[in-house]
Amino acid sequence: MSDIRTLGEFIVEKQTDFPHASGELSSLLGSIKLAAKIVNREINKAGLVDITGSVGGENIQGEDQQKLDVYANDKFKAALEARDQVCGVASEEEDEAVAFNKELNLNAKYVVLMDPLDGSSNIDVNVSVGTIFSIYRRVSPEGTPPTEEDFLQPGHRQVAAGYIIYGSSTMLVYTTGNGVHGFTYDPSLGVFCLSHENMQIPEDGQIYSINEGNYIRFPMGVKKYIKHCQEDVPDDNRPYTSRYIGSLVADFHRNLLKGGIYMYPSTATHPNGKLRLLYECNPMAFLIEQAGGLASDGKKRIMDIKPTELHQRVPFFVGSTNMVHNVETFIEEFPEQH
Ligand code: P6P
Repeated sequence: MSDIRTLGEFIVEKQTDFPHASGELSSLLGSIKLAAKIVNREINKAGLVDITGSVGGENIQGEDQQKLDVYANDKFKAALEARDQVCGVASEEEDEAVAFNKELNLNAKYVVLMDPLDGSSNIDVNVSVGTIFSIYRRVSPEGTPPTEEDFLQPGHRQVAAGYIIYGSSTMLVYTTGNGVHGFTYDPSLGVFCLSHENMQIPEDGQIYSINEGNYIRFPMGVKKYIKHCQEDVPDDNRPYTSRYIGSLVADFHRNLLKGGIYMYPSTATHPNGKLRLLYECNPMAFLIEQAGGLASDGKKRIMDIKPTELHQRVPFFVGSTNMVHNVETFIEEFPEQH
């Protein structure tokens, strides 16, 4: 037992690495940990109780809101509101940002942006799904409700980011700007145990993740990169393999461990890409840069983009440094749109 380092212990141990460590961010991460355990419990029995399927609503994506989407959103919101570190949240499941107006929240320092259950359409077919979160210090004065400006900060101002992957095992992976650390949930103990300290993505990789069903309307540079992966081989032992789960957190997590690139470029149905800048791309970009990789929109660093809208979409290329640089080179060399 002595060599088990729990998430709670690790956060406290590392909080001295965090400038102006006040313990509040540690407590905030603790509330995310609690909500993750609650959501994990429901996901693991989704097939047994009537909690899958649609609630009949639609989220900002125009996607049917799955019951677990709504459940996860409610649980993370409640956990964040219950303590005094967060003054408001923005969520894929909420059209507008939600201001917490209890007295204890008005003086809080942080805002949280989240995709409470990304890839939820995969739940009914038992494929891994995930929660993605992004944390900023507010820029509006404490003691007042949060403003839109608090949520529309560029990604390089994040103070923490992470995801929970509800897969063959449940893991929480996070960064506060001092490396990326992964914790595996032990349900028999009810704790997240440190399993992957200081995660680093290989500089190069052989896995490319993209929905090739959208190929016809990919930008020419992306088409050329895919052809490079398929054809520019010295001999018949193809160096690349295509792996696409259709769940960002699952594809990202595999590529983080093994090396690879995930791409969601502009397509016919999504001219600005499908993924959301604030609560999908920015947190994943923070994590990948902390793990030694890159995240761009095909031309510029994701975390340098100044957001203009809460749910804005961007083209997204994230993963091993050499692979992201390579696809950016093809995009620059072949700027045609299709
Ligand atoms: P497509 C899930 O809806 C999601 O946001 C990501 O998790 C996933 O990578 C992507 O969309 C899948 O989109 O168009 O390939 O089904």
